Amino acid sequence: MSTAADERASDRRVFKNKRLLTLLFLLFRFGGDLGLSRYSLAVGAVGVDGGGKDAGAVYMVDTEIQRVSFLQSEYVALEGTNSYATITVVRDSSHVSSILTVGYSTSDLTATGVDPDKFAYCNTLAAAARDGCGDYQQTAGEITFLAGSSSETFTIKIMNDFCKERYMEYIQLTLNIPGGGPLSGEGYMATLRIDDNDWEGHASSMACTGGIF
Ligand SMILES: [Ca+2]
Ligand SMILES: [Ca+2]
Repeated sequence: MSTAADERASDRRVFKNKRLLTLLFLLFRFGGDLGLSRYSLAVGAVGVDGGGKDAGAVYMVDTEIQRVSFLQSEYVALEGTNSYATITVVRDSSHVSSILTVGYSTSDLTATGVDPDKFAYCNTLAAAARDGCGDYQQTAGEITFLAGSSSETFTIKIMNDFCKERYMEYIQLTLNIPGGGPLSGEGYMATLRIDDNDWEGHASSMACTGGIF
């Protein structure tokens, strides 16, 4: 019967062999080989022909991210009341001994994002003059779970204007391995819904470029 130490030693041998094979194959064929040991994944640079700066590169990826997910599938913010939305990301509370960094980003679904410079400029304008200022600030970054932590947050700034928007608007939220593209799959994707506060009861509200009257 094998002990945990035996298994670890075996894992190390398998990984060493895998790594050697991966490196050998990379001399001839890039992107076709993977090495996996516990939660470390070695990936040959995809599509590299040996002539570029990434020639022979092996990327190490921490697959602990599979224990991470958005706490909710949908978050909600009310324009005018919430100047920002707080998004909570969690990881399996029984696996929190290591530090883990996860990337996140926003993208438009039906809501329109603006870059931080434009968002800051728009906030210097009166709410009635924010036609074309979009609905939220495009946001991307990383959060780090420290050892012992199973919950982290990031925020998304919401634009308040006087534009009437008939429909709720949605932002796509995605998680990624730092440096990589958005991950698809349940838990790695969520939406932020922005509810308009100008549709009813605001005498000064108006139809704007970004609004749907
Ligand atoms: Ca408003
Ligand atoms: Ca509005």
